[in-house]
Amino acid sequence: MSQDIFVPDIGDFKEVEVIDVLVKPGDRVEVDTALITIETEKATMDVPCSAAGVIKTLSVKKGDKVSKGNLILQLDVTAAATPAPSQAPSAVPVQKSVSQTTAPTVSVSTTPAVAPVAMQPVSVATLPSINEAGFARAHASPSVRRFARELGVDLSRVTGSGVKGRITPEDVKAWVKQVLASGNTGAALPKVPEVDFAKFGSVEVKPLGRIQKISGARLHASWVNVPHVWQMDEADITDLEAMRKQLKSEAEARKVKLTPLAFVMLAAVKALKEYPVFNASLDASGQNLVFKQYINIGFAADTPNGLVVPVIRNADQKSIFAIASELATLSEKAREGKLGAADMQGGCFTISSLGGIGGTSFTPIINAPEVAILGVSKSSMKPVYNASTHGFDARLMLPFTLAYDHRVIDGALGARFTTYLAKQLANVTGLLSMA
Ligand code: CAO
Repeated sequence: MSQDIFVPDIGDFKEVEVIDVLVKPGDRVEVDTALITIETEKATMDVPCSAAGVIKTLSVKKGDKVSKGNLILQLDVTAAATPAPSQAPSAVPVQKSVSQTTAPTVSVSTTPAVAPVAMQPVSVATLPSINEAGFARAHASPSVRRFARELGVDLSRVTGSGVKGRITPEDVKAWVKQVLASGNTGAALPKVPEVDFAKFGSVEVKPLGRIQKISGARLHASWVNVPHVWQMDEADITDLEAMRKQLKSEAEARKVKLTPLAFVMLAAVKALKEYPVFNASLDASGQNLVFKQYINIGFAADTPNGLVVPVIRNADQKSIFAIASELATLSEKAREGKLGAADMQGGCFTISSLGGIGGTSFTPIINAPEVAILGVSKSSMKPVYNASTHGFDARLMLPFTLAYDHRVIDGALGARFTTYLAKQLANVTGLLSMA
């Protein structure tokens, strides 16, 4: 027995384009199986089947224009077929934005467990990012792909329940519900508005470089995942500077340039030994601290290609000259784009020095999963009150900022660390005696 399946009531729309045909002759379909996707100027809709059976003939193809009542296909309805529902199903719009204020049609279920979720603003950024290669390989129709893109769903993660594992709109919705219900989505992030800059004048678009893309993603991850606190302080490096000048000829003989950064690195080593929690990381569960028994210090290096962080390994076992020499070698390699992966791995704590450039302070972003970073700014002569003479002395002061992960380090400890660090920098003889 045959049954004709027609285009149902699609509202006021007439001559609507078929943008996808989801079935073919010979396919077994059930009630509600999506047959074709049509597109109006307002929405894309999947037209479901009103009966079950095996498709005998198809009367539409991609690109056709259809209206209510047009024949879609002829179905061989078996005696055992599911009876047609009392009401013909209407087309299911699938392309509405989830941020629309009207109840979004992505909330397919009316069960209480899901309904509240459907009303929340669902940000694309809250779902796992799309694996483009996997997405391209996924077995899904163009309309389902478009639907998945709208929601930010990575189709490679969705299991298809359709013919030959084809992913249906229902599968996409079910996956979104499952992810939202699991609570692994993080907070929804508001989106930055998109601006068509070309409307206001001529523009030139240049893609971000490879390093910028990698470091940008890591910085963003740290920014959104790690609760940062920034503790500012300054160190009196008048004596340190005098010592640096004193050591200049020895440094030249060793063919190294001794900048303040090498001294800061030594002071950081001392502070990390004194406060080992700054040399720790949270494990993946976030429930345990991993204390490292080694001290590898990374330093931010500005290169023509972007920001990189080479690592000086076992800095606690190196002299000031060895550190200065490694700083120079790694900086040069970084600028020439010759750093290997190993040069940038294993860091425990990072120092970002803008002292050679300028500025009075800045707030660096932690190089997670490290728990702290030190930002060093340019030293300058300042009047410092002397309690013994009740006067002011001209001292060379080095401003610095410690950013730390507040999940691991409390404010008091942060201030103790910076105070200790400043003390080490002020006592250059003690600092050098350890190296
Ligand atoms: N105060 C005053 N002068 C300083 C200083 C400080 N804190 N730090 C360095 N200087 C001086 C140096 O002594 C040197 O002067 P001379 O040439 O007269 O001796 C000059 O500034 C340049 O130093 P440098 O930058 O070449 O060397 P460095 O060891 O201080 O730094 C490196 C090396 C690789 C860290 C640096 O070149 C660099 O790339 N900095 C940028 C890091 C960055 O981009 N951070 C931001 C990341 S976002 O958090």
